[in-house]
Amino acid sequence: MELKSLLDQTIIVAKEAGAFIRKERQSFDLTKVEHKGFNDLVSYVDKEAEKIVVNGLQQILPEAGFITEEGTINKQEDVYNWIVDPLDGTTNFVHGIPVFSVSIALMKEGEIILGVVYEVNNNECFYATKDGGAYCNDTKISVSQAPSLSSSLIATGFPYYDFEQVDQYMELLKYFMINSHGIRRIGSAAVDLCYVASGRVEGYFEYNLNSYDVAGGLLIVQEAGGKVTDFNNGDDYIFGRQIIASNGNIHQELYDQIKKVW
Ligand code: 2AM
Ligand code: CA
Ligand code: CA
Repeated sequence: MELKSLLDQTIIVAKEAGAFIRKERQSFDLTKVEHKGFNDLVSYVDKEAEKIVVNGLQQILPEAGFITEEGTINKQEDVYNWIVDPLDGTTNFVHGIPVFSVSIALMKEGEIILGVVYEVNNNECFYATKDGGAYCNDTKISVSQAPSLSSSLIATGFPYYDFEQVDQYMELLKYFMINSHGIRRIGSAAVDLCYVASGRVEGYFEYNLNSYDVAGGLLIVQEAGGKVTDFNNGDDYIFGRQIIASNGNIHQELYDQIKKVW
């Protein structure tokens, strides 16, 4: 199937799940939260949203497998695999902070060829296809032209369950706090990546993320002219649990600081 047609249908699926999440939020309260592990929150909304996404995607491309956060399906294939986070930003969702997203990527033989991130409450749908550019709704987006860290805003995610490297992380925060326009903790890795892609922030770094947290946003950053690496300046950022994304101009500065402490 043609990539453009796959994209259009994936966007419809992401928005359908987003509409469900938005509706459920209206009657949501903290008693409906379950704990998957320490600080790891999940609810029926995550699981139901995943079913909506998986059902929709199965109809679009029946031969594709899946990697999903909630594991409602367990089937990987050789050529095509969807990587799905049905609700990225669950902690925000359960506390009523209105920043969360539906994140979907399509991988072909290990390479991401399509990414869609739907930021539910802003009604902003970010998307990209391989070599097709990056968009927010129907407008082409590109990364910020800021030349250096000193003129940049940096997004990150705080550690929340594995605190072994928290001292190194705090050193980085201190450095970026002093040497940039500031730091933002948005709460959805997928949204962080889209904000790099659309030039709202210049850089983003986080560790201990899973493939489904970042897969949907990676290609959007790259197609918007940005750069993505792992903490070693390599390309193990889908499954490698470490990510640096930037407008390109400030990548070396981010990497140099991370390398110093990591
Ligand atoms: P999630 O909402 O799908 O869990 C924010 O730092 C990123 O980390 C989000 O993409 C979030 O994805 C992920 N994350 C996973 N577990 C988390 C937790 N317990 N607290 C905060 N973020 C978590
Ligand atoms: Ca999730
Ligand atoms: Ca996630």
